[in-house]
Amino acid sequence: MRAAAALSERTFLVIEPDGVRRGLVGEIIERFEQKGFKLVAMKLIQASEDLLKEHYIDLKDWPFYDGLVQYMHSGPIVAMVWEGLNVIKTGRVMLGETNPIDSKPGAIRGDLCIQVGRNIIHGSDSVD
Ligand code: DAT
Ligand code: MG
Repeated sequence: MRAAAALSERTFLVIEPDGVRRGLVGEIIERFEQKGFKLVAMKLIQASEDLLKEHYIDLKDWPFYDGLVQYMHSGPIVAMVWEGLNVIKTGRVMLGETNPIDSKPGAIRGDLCIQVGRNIIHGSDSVD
């Protein structure tokens, strides 16, 4: 039961405006494809401020909340659903730490960015 659930586990990933602007969409998708995960949905969208405020509601008391919403609203983003065994946890490892300064080379944030407020990709951290 648990194994079956994990096999079909899905995660929500978003390539942020900086990742799109910097031309890193292909690089990021390639890493997940090469790892063995399956892309099951993908859409290039311009997210509304209301949608972003709701998406980041857990962070509303942090001083960077308004800036985060503005940044995510500043250009198109690539919203994706990826599927596979333990994709939530493994995906977070592939992303690296929230702050690129703590991300080791090899991770997406470790290899491709330097600033926490421009960390190019967002990923779910749980089934919820
Ligand atoms: P993660 O993106 O690793 O899940 P999070 O959910 O805690 O991390 O934060 C969401 C985003 O908020 C993160 O990708 C960038 C921004 N953020 C987090 N901490 C920040 C900080 N100290 N300064 C500026 N932006 C921050
Ligand atoms: Mg998060």
